[in-house]
Amino acid sequence: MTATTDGSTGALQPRAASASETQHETTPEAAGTVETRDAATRAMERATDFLLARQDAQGWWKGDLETNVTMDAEDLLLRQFLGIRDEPTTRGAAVFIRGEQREDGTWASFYGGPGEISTTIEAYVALRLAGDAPDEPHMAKASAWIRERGGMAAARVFTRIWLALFGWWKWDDLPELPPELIYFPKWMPLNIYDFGCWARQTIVPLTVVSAKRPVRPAPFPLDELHADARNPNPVKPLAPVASWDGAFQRLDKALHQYRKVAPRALRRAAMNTAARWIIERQENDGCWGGIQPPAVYSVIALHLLGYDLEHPVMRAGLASLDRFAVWREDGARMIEACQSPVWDTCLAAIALADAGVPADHPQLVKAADWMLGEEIVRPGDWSVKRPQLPPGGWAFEFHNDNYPDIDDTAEVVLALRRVRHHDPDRVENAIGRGVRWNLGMQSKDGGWGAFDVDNTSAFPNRLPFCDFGEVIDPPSADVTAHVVEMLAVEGLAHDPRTRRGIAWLLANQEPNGSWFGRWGVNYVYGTGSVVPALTAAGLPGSHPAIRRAVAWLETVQNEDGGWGEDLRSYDDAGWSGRGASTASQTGWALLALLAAGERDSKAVERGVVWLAETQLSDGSWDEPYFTGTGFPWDFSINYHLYRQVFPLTALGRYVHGEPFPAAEGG
Ligand code: R19
Repeated sequence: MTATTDGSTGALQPRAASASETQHETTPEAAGTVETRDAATRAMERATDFLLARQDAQGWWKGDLETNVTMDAEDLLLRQFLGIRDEPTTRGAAVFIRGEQREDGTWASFYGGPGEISTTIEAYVALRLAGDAPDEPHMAKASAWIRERGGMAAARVFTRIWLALFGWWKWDDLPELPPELIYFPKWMPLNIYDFGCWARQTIVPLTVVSAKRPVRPAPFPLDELHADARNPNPVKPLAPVASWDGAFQRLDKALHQYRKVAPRALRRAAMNTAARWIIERQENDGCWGGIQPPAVYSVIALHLLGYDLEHPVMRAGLASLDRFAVWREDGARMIEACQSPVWDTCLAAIALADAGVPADHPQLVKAADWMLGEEIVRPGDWSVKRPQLPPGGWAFEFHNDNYPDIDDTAEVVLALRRVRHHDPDRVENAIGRGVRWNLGMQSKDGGWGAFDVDNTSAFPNRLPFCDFGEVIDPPSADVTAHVVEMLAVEGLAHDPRTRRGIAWLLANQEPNGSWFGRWGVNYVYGTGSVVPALTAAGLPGSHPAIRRAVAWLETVQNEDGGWGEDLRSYDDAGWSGRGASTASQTGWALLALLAAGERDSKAVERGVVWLAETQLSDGSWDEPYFTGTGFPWDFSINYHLYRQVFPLTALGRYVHGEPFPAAEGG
């Protein structure tokens, strides 16, 4: 995909230097600099125009949030379960799912990734719902591959739950998730607030589903997905009693026994409490937490508790599910796992401001107005750990008042600070509340997680139920860096809480000089987040930690001048910093190098040239590779605006020499 220049971009056509360019100081070593700055300036201007043209009339930006076909398959299975699956929806989903199948018959969880068994099973079942026959070549290829890998028995728990809903898998062969969990007090291990908020919102409705064990008539048999149809669930040996895994496997066996004797009244009361918990958390638009999976399971759970489809909660919930669908021109219907307007808008505003769009430009003011209106002014689940902390954060999505996150809040503050607004007091007050909220959400080790304080319990990950993705939300380098950068820009570089954040970052540098990327792929994202934060907070570019980061970035720069990092880096350290060059990852590497004072280096020049040469004629970049992370390795995201905002921010800082506004570190 690394689209090399065709004549059409014209980005690097040599031309005579203009008078203004000759004013740049150039040293003999940096001989290419004038031409490079010229190319960078033109690329920056075109990228600016592209982004400005894509703002919504209400002031926000939102790129598609592309993930994988389990979203689409589960959406169809939900509709089948509720008896509301219709022809146009099914057809659109099937067009999308068929288009994502690869040569070997499999589906992956990210572009270019290996075939993934749970994804392939769910996609296959969805296509069967859409009417594709098991003996059609594309289907036969998929089912043969699934059987070779162990069949449905080898799928994750979520996939087997979907199969159990139609009797294709036995409920008894799934881990127990008792609804009585909702009664665990806050001090008890495995209480729902020990789980990351996304897992909590999913697990509460699933306790109801798991207690009810519903089975709808299967529309067709699915024996072709068993490795051995006579023995669908081959016995696996238990781990040793004295190991954590062994202990939790035996706990699960005990829970299967408990299910048979659980007091009926207690179960019923627990399920009603769960229903209340769910309904209290439904957002104004009918969704839950702005993300698709909790909405799907909440609708099923409430339905099982007797809410019919006409109940206002259910109508709103079902209507919200439709809003996760993106219809494409080819008739394909793609489901977004969630939507990213706040995140995209603050990143776009930062990019535009750093590229030199004036602080009082009407489009920046409009973006600020929209962000100001998105501030969350009421308590949420985060208040359980911080009951005294006043609200004041931002969430990632359009509708998610219960789960503002620390990452969005930091970036929104950084964006608002760049805008000259006609009501400066309003902006100042909103920034003040955001800063105070983020400071109040610092974890006790000095770092910041994404949604909660001290969400670090080791127990949730041990549950046999939790075999997919992250289920806790501990501090990460990328989020901590964004907060530190924001605090530094707000003049708090010397505040003891900022200093503890800096100490956390320095203590969590990898031996090779990089930082781990929790919410972006991967070490290039972590490093691209941390270095600008450390220098904003006053660390000199000569600091040994920063020198080691620069050295690492230089060693992983690609031959073509760009940077890229394959998702396999989450699975195999050998892939750290390695992969085909992409626009967003090149942007991140450049942000780190520029912050470290490397503007005149060969590495920066080659990176900038790569961006200029691969820019398309409309000012955008192509980026099939997934550079966003939902859960390391298990769930990856292609944020369609990442390819635009990060290169633009990097080009702007390269051309203008400084992030705006300059942080008062030191
Ligand atoms: C930085 C800003 N971030 C801090 C916010 C990023 C939001 C990412 C999108 C989240 O979308 C989700 C969330 C959860 C799931 C799940 C899921 C997996 C395991 C369990 Br248990 C429960 C749910 C599946 O898909 C998801 C998508 C960028």
